[in-house]
Amino acid sequence: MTIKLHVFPLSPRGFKVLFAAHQLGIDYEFVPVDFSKQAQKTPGFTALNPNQRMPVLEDGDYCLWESNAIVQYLAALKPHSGMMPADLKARMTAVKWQFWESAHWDPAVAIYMFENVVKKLFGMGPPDAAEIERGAALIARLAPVLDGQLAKTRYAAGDTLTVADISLGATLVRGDEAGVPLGEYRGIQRWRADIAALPGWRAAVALMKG
Ligand SMILES: N[C@@H](CCC(=O)N[C@@H](CS)C(=O)NCC(=O)O)C(=O)O
Repeated sequence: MTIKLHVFPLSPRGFKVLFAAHQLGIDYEFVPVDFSKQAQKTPGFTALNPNQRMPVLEDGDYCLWESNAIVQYLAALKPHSGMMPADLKARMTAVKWQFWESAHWDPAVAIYMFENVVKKLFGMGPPDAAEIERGAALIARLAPVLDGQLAKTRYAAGDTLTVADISLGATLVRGDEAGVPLGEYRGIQRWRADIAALPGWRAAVALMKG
């Protein structure tokens, strides 16, 4: 049975699972979640995810929400990809960065996404300067942590590509448009260019653009 991915493709969290599926070479059925029609609030979608948020994965009668769990699930289907390393310490290092992404990095980037992209997309008024200031303070604290790691290793969890890079990289798919202030972080810039050259990234970007 083909895996279904329920995604609003313009969202970095939706893009994340598409990027994972393409990079891993997993066949899937793309099920668009149309936010403009509030598709995430329908009873059918709520039955899949009571949070009324995408992305959601369905694999037969198994249903999974939370984008990083979905990325791990997809990577586990392709153990030879090494994206979820077999070695415990290497695997937990990748998982650590995914938790960090979920708890700290994503909420900081999301401020810029909401203020500079989502508001424009849905006609919600101008960006809130206080929110941008809050985002800048968070990025100033967080970016040196990721940048410091990327000064030492090619990818976030070491010298091979892992689920950590999928999760962290996806947050920045609209980073320039959102105005996330990362210009001074050379490690992040170098890594971001590497990630954006991956075939899975390119395929998912093509889908995002429709
Ligand atoms: N932690 C969740 C966050 C998912 C999430 O917040 N999705 C947003 C879009 S980026 C959503 O579906 N929002 C719909 C709504 O708020 O109505 C994940 O990573 O999957």
